[in-house]
Amino acid sequence: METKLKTCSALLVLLFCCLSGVQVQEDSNNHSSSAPVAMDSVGGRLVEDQIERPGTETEMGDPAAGPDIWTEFATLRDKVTEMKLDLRWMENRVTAAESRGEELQKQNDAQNVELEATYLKLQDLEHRLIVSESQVDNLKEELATSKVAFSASLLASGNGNMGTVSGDFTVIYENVFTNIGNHYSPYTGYFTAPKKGMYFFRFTCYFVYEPEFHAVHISRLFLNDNPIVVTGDSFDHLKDREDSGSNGVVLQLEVGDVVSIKVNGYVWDDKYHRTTFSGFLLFPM
Ligand SMILES: [Ca+2]
Repeated sequence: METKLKTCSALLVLLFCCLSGVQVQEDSNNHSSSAPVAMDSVGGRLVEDQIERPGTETEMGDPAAGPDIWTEFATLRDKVTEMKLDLRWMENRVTAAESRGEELQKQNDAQNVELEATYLKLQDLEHRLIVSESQVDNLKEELATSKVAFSASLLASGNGNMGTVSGDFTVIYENVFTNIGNHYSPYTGYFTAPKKGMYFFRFTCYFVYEPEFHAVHISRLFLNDNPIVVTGDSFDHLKDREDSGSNGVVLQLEVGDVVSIKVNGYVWDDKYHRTTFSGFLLFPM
């Protein structure tokens, strides 16, 4: 389109030049026609007869006399008309293109607004995703540290009584069945709470009478230094030589609380694992 406009401009310039040329030629002819008058006034008819008048055969297209100015003028006029039509056609196209451009600009603006909104939503989703990933990591860590369970029996091998007659004896359960998290120590007999939460504990003691031992045996579950629940046995006669006692409790523990079993007397164990201590975390708090 820009090329066409340039072409039209060039043609218009050419037309102007041609018209200027025509004007100059007409002025020259007019000057020539006026010359005989002057010459007539000063020089007589001989000069006048040698000058041709406008509208004579020479001006109307005598090939021997030069180009037909009126024919050229008509041709140029037709070209001007044609160029006007082309110009109007181009103007219409430019107007249509401008209208289409405005419409496209509106669509582009609307898409930019939509794109900006989408970008903001994406940023929000990205932020929420980062938060969710952090929460998932925390939950994984929480779940990993929430796996707390242990179970152990008194003797790893052999059989026999363990205890003392001089007071509470902390029972050390040597044979470990399970110890998830390693929060029960088979060297001290203590379970140490790794986190705050609700815990369940159960202990079973097997009592076997022997003449040199006490006739009364008491086992208690301690939370730190405090007895919580108890079980025990006594011997009234020789026919009652063996008994088993157990107890259980749910406790809310803080981090670092210690749970253990203490016996005043003796407890028995053998390959059947009759004396046990177990516990696990119900849920953290
Ligand atoms: Ca008994």
